[in-house]
Amino acid sequence: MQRSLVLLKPDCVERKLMGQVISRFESKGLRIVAAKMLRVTPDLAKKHYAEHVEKPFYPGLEEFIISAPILALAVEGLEAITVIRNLLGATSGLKAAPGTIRGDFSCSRQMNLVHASDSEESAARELDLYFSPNEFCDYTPILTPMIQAADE
Ligand code: FUP
Repeated sequence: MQRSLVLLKPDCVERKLMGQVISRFESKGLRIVAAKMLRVTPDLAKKHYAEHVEKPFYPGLEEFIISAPILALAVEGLEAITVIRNLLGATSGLKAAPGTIRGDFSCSRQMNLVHASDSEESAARELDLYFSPNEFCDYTPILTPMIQAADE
């Protein structure tokens, strides 16, 4: 079982696509175990995008990510990190395949609607940036036996 940090970015909030995006995760069989709406500060943006801070596109990326509220989610499921990245599609909405979230709703590299952790190490670091341990709600959905086999 894995947990991933998912951010519904300012474009997703402003375009009122949060419900549709969350539906994709829920329909897939993933479960939300933490949720928080917040405004990213420049300081948090620099921590979140630490690997990109020195890149030429970073100032525009920071301006975008602080421009409106976001919804931070912790999403759990079997192989959740890869499963979620596949649901999102390629980073740029211009290249993401139809049927993926970005492929269906985004036509931009920057305004790509959703962030999701790309590895277990990133997930641990990013979840810690947005949530404290007592904000996770552990539960086993009643329908779990209809979503995955006991030995999966
Ligand atoms: P991803 O892992 O899919 O979120 O993508 P990256 O870590 O490569 O990029 C982080 C964010 O920077 C993405 F949301 C898109 C944005 N970005 C730009 O705005 N311009 C670029 O040239 C590259 C990435």
